[in-house]
Amino acid sequence: MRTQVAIIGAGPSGLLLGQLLHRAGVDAIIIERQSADYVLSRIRAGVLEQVTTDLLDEVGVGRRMHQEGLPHTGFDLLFAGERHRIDLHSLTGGQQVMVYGQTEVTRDLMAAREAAGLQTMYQASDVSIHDFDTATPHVKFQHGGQWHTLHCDFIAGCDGFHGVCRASLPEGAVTEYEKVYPFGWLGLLADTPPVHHELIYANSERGFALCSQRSATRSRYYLQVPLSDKAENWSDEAFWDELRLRLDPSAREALVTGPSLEKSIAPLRSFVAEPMRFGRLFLAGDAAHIVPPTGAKGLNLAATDVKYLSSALIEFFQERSAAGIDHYSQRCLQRIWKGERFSWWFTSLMHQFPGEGAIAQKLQNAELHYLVQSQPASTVLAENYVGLPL
Ligand code: RFL
Ligand code: PHB
Repeated sequence: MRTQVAIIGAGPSGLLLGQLLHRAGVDAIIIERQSADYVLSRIRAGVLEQVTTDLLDEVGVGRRMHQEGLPHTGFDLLFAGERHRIDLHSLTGGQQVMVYGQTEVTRDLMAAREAAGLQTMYQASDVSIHDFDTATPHVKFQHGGQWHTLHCDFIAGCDGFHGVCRASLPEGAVTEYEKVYPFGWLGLLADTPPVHHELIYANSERGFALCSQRSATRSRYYLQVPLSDKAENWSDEAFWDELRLRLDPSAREALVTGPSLEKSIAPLRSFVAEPMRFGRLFLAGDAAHIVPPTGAKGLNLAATDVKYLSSALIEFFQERSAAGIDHYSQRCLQRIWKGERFSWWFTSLMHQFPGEGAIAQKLQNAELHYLVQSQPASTVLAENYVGLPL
């Protein structure tokens, strides 16, 4: 088998890259470890920046997102028992975000790929990458009970944090920067109307809570929990009771509860691997960097990585210029570190950190008051939340 770009991983990074390349006539095959249904069963991101929605439009998969997605022009910050609205629209000169689940983005990208007759090898096992420090890389894997070798010009490592691509780099090839937070997020999805028409980010003495949504009838909630907690030990009742305690009286009143469709705990991490290119291997999305989900940046950073990567590869194939691929890593990292900084800052501001004592809450409240009272401070929050320009 031969292709121009072997893409490892059919998450949002791999699928979007495949679409961007296809539209420029560059051939790619995607190799994915899981089944398509499994990929679609992972409940993850919910908030898309304008640059991400523009990219989905650019590759022709934005129709359902515009029909069913929920444009949000603000969100609420809840602290010291009161809610304060951050008006994204007025603070950023008319920008907004789109609430549309990662599952749906993935579904739309998968459908477009299938409609274009493009090849994705799902349920590939024992994937390994070779000779990416030469001009003739290849990928080996098992599929349908047979071994395959895929020869290619480039390999795109879009295989997430636990993937094979970053792990295949020789020792010392990348520097890894990492911070693991001492808590996780317990998420719950339910077919209940959202508690509020916009998102609520809550700083409570009992821990952070987030009220998000997928549609007018489907809610997504998160609670900060100790890392030692297990999702199966949280009954739905216990979840709703704890959420109520972290909300303000009017939200508590409005909260509609119901049986959970999904409940899981995600750890929180800040992570960057530098550089993101090694010879003819490029890392993109969660394979290269992780942010804690508080700032809703993970999927958005993944989307901009693959935009830069597709431009670089298209330039290589169409103009025989290596300028784009040479600058890929540096170009991405400038943007990534800003996303890392924002996500770390917003996480630090909104969560309870074990062992920090009562002064930490006082300092957080002072900063939150300042944030909502000062227009320049609110503007800094708003412009990072809607996403910095490409
Ligand atoms: P993914 O989605 O992990 O996809 C990687 C794919 O690679 C496959 N794979 C392999 N395939 C072949 N061979 C191997 N050896 C392989 N190893 C792995 C995997 O099966 C998988 O299909 O990475 P990608 O594409 O880079 O996308 C990144 C995003 O998924 C991630 O950044 C976001 O979900 C983060 N995130 C959020 N991002 C946002 O922008 N806005 C949000 O509101 C938001 N909320 C969240 C989030 C992540 C969360 N969790 C669970 C970590 C909320 C949560 C709770
Ligand atoms: C979500 O809806 O899953 C979501 C929304 C906002 C975040 C993180 C996750 O900051």
